[in-house]
Amino acid sequence: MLIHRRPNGLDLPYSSEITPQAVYEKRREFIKKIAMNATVGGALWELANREAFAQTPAIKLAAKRNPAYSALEKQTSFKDASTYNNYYEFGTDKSEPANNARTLKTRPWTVTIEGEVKKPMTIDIDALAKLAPLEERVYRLRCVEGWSMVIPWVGYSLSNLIKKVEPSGNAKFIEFVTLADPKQMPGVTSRVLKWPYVEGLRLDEAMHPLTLLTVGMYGQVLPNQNGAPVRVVIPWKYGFKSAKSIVKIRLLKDMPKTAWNISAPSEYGFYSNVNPEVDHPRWSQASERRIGEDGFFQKKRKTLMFNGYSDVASLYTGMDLRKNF
Ligand SMILES: Nc1nc2c(c(=O)[nH]1)N[C@H]1C(S)=C(S)[C@@H](COP(=O)(O)O)O[C@H]1N2
Ligand SMILES: [Mo]
Repeated sequence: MLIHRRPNGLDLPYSSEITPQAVYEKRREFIKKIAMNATVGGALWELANREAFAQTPAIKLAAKRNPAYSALEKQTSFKDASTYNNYYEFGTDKSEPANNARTLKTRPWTVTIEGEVKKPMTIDIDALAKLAPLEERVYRLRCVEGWSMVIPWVGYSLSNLIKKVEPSGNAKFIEFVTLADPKQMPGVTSRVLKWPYVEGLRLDEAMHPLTLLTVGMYGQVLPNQNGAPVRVVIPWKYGFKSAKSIVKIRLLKDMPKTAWNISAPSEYGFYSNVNPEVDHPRWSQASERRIGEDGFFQKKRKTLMFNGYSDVASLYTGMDLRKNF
């Protein structure tokens, strides 16, 4: 089912119906700037200046739907997906990132890819976004806490980037290092996690076509609270594996130490594949609440093995997924 769309094709953020005067002024100033910088051109220059938008509609990002990798379920509303977030750098309440992440500066932004590679590089976000054709992929996202959403992401398979840097024979794992800037992120002064937030995958998991290097959602650039300007989305794993606002990607010989695993190793394993048969020590993982379906009499949904992405099973043949949780 299609979510409700405005005539201009944008799903407007929740607060944009009424334009406060200050935002209106800023927008006018911004539009003037665009006019003066017409030579710089196009959506990418707009991206660079999106602070100026504050609460105004985000920038459109064209991408062709990849039906082979898209769930046909009802999508979560943009409002829910952009206001109910886990992004601890901006606070631990679900509603905090939407407000606090406004100050995240997503331009200029570079991503460094290094480690066990023949061709390490540091690449500007706008070049990174153009490294391969952008696709829209509607993925289920299952948080380890027991809720889920269905989100149309925009990006391309991470494998495109990994191939570019030519992994050496020693590369067995990949590590995603995310931004940890106390000047922009009020949460990193807290000790809930060890910063920066780091996640990782085995290299074959990272090379799986489902693993998405993500720059947008709902046909627009990622809202800051969803991990702008670039994150990964690994739909068969619990949501915390899908690291936001990545600044560094390292290819490694050994399994990296990851933020949630460091904080509670008995609760959050390195693999963290969605698995209804392996409970979290403090709660069942057999079912989930779909955000947006929260009526009092609403039944919970059954959680599916690998979140329903059964293709990935072959990555784990011969492995005990209870031990390697
Ligand atoms: N840097 C960073 N990435 C993060 C997190 C975080 O706190 N910091 N939270 C994770 C968790 S627990 C989930 S469920 C997803 C949520 O993504 P969403 O807010 O876009 O739905 O982001 C993951 N990526
Ligand atoms: Mo999560």
